[in-house]
Amino acid sequence: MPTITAFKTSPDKGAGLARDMRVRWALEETGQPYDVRLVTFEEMKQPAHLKRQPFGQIPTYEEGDVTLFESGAIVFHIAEHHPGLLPTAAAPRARAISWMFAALNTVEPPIVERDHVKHFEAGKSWQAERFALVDERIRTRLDQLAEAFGTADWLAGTFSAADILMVHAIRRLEGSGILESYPVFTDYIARAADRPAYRRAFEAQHKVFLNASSA
Ligand code: GTB
Repeated sequence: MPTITAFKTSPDKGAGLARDMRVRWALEETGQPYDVRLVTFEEMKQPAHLKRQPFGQIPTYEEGDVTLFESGAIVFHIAEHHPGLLPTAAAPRARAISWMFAALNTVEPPIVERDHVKHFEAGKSWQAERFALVDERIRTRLDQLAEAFGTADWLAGTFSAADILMVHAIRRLEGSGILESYPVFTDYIARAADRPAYRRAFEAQHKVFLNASSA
């Protein structure tokens, strides 16, 4: 059974925004039981965790002699080893993998940048200008994504690992006012959040927050 790592105390207060959520969701979609090692911010910077994750972050994935880091690599590993997360035919599979990379490399970076502006540039004289620039970049990406998405339910035709990564990436915009102006994406997230596997993953990470706050 794999063991993954997650925040002992997640800054998102159990909202499912930390990246262990992607890994939990992929494991739930493929029916894989898993253990969770909860780590504090301090533990994440200690040698034992740095051996698993050189940058001192979560999530990680350990199973037998396999130790993985980077949520995209972990989700891809799960999708490669268990049916249900990638098409089996070569061409649609390769296309779905392109969408996985697009979520991580093209759509997610300005969204993460926005969080940095919000948290690390708070109070700076340039914050409002930076928000405007980054928000514009995000809207450009969302416009392009909406165009490519069209009226489809899922990125690669049927539900795939690409949707896990894309939905999770754009969920980080919730409450920003940006996402809310794209019904195509709020509907996409609602469709994803309605999946039993998503709900199980969400509840599992939320329980960590509930347990920590009642301790
Ligand atoms: N590229 C890596 C991956 O995809 O695995 C990035 C991993 C990463 O950013 N991990 C974060 C982390 O460990 C947690 S998920 N941070 C601690 C550190 O760097 O010291 C990112 C995250 C954190 C918090 C929220 N939130 O509060 O809403 C959302 C997302």
